[in-house]
Amino acid sequence: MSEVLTTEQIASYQAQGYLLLESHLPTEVIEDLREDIRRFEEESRLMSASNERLELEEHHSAEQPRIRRIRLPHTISDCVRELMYSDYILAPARDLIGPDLRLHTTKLNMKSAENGAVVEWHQDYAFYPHTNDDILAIGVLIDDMASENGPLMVYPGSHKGPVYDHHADGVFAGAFLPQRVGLNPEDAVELTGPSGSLSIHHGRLVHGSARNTSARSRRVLFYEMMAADAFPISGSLTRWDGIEDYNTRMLCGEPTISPRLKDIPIRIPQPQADVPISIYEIQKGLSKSGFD
Ligand SMILES: O=C(O)CCC(=O)C(=O)O
Repeated sequence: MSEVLTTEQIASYQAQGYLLLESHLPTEVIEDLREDIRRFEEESRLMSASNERLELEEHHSAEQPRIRRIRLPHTISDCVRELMYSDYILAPARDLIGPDLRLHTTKLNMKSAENGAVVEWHQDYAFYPHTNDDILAIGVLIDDMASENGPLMVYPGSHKGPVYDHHADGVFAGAFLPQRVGLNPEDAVELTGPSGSLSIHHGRLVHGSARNTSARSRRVLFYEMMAADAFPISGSLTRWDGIEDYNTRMLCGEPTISPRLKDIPIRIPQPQADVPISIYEIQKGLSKSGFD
């Protein structure tokens, strides 16, 4: 029995690799998130370089703060943390990948108006291969997401295809050009919707997003999680500080020390470029943008 998703939604996720749950969250939750973001923007006015909490855009200034990403927001924002453990987030995830869930990471990607950075095409699984692919990312749309402000874009069904080569010049670049691997740009779909909606995408789904050229921001809070029996393959970019620490990342259900194996064409994201661990920096290794 599912908790919140219909049989059709579950079948659609399995076939296409993504779902959009329109207006899933109450307005108060979104308002609390926006309030916390304002707090981080104030904090960033005193910063001239990124730190472990806030990653800055190139044109950031004290007068016009521009944050590219809030890192691990569940560790520094009560409302992000409370939402993470709520059924708003966990019930749809349980319907898709089972009752025992472990957090991989959280991030709040902020595409500021007329500036917000591209996220090149990639598969999350290329960054963090695991023993099975019951892995997904839930995106909380904090602003209305429309064509003009850099929505998340996906290639439907691509989670059933290969794990593509995300290397450039022998170094992991965390991205690839869809045209080079035979994906037709016309097949890409924009996940647009009003604030308070959730996007859900499978860990192997090819996705990315264009620059925000509009006059308004596009902020999405991502919760990335996996079935508790998906264990990172050595060389994965998953943080691993031992089993005790790993078990602190349980979101619900029971942990296990018995990984479930699935026959997936795994590639290891190594060697890594000598850049800070940030998707934006890693993807600079790609010689051409997939969004030009
Ligand atoms: O913010 C986006 O549009 C995409 C985010 C993403 O895919 C990532 O950060 O891995």
